[in-house]
Amino acid sequence: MRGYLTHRYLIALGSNVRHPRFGPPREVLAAAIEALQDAGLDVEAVSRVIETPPLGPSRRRYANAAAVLESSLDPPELLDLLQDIESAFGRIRRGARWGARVLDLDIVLWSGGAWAEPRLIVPHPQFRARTFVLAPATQIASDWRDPITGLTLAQLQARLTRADPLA
Ligand code: A4P
Ligand code: MG
Repeated sequence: MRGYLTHRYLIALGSNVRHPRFGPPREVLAAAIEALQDAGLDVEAVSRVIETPPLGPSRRRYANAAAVLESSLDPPELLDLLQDIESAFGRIRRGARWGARVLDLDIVLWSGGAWAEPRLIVPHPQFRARTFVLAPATQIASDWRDPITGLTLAQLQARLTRADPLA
């Protein structure tokens, strides 16, 4: 039984490794959305999946998406649950060792505003500079205001696109 849905979250989903059962990254994200629902989260909106060039050392392209969730879980409880889902997806047996994680689930925004502790920082510290987060996020929550800058997601996305037309 679900409790009162007192919290609303924007989460970012990313994958750039194939899953042996679910298939390519795009399908991993679809399966992840189902896993969120199965875990009792109320998935209110899901963006389309976009394919993005990798930021950082990895060479593989990413599938990225965003979702709006409602839940009675507070931010640390949600992080625990997201990390459980990542583990359930991400540990691929390659020979004798556990290989790369196939799923990244980040908490981007929370209806309660800001949260800061060593293992959890909300809003996600890097999201304002990342097209692969803002592009899907604006599809489903363009009016949501970042509590730190006071700007909506649409404004952050416009600012980012203006700042670097290649981003
Ligand atoms: N953590 C702190 N705040 C949060 C939060 N708001 N949400 C902590 C989730 N986790 C948060 O994350 C490391 C630790 O961050 C967690 O243990 C948690 O306590 P992780 O998911 O275990 O590791 P990670 O994802 O490799 O680290 P991080 O820093 O999240 O990596 P990034 O910076 O997110 O990089 N390029 C494209 N195109 N698309 C992508 O999705 N993703 C990455 C991952 C790199 N390049 C990418 C993409
Ligand atoms: Mg992460």
